[in-house]
Amino acid sequence: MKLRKILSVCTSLVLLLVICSKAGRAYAASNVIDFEDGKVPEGIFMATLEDGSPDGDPSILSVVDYNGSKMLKIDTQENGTPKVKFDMPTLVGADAFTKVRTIEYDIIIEQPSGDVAGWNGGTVGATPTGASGWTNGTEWTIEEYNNSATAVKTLKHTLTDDLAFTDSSKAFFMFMNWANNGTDIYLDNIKFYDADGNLVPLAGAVADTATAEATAETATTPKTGVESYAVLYLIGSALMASGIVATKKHKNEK
Ligand SMILES: [Ca+2]
Ligand SMILES: [Ca+2]
Repeated sequence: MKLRKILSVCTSLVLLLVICSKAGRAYAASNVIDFEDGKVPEGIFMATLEDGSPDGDPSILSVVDYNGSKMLKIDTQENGTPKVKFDMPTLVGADAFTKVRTIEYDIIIEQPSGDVAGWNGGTVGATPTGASGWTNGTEWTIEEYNNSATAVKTLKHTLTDDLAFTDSSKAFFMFMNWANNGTDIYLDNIKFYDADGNLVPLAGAVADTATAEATAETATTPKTGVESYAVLYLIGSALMASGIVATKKHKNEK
C-alpha cells in the first residue's frame, strides 16, 4: 500500500515538473531573441543611407545553424564595415523603447578561409544625434590568433543616462565591425535591459509572458524551471528514501 502511495506521489511530481519546465521555457523565450524560429526579426537589418544604398558593407543577414544553435549570421560581402541596426520601437514596442539602456548578446567570429580570426572590433553605437550613430558607442575587441573561430563571448553595451532613447525614429543600437578581413559574425541570445537591469520584454511577447506567469501561479512553484526542478528533486529524493526505509522495516517485521 505504502509503495503505491509513494508511486502516485512521484507521478504527480513528474507531471508538475513537466508543467513547470514548459512555463519556464515560454517565459524565457519572450525576453530573448534566440533565432530558434529561423527568422531574422523585422527590427534587425543592415543600415542604409538615405538613398537606400548600403551604409558600409552590403552584408547579408540570415539565420543559420551554428555551434549547436540557430544564430544570426552577418555574412560580409566586400571589405567595408558591416553595420547592423537593432530598431528598438520595432523590437520592444513603441511604449517600451525609451526604457531600454543596454543591449547584450553572444558573439562568435569566424574567418571562413580557415585562416585565424585575428583582430575584430568596433563599436555598438546608439544615436540621438548623428546619422551613423557611432559617436555615442561603446567599443569592443575580440582577438584570436590560434583558431579560425573565436570562443563564444557575451558582450554588453549600456547607454549613459544623457543618451537614453527619446525619438522613435532614432532609437536603435548599431553594431559595427571595423575589421575588413572577410570574417563572418554570428550573434545569438540578444537581450535588452532597462536602467535598473531588468529585462525589457520583446514586442508581441506580452501575451506569452502573461500565460506563462498564470501557469506558474496555478502550479504555485518558484519562478524559474531550474529552481522548481531542484526543489521537486529534493522532495522526490526524500520520499523515495523514506519509502526504502519503510520497505526495509516491513521486511524486518516479517
Ligand atoms: Ca539560438
Ligand atoms: Ca562573406
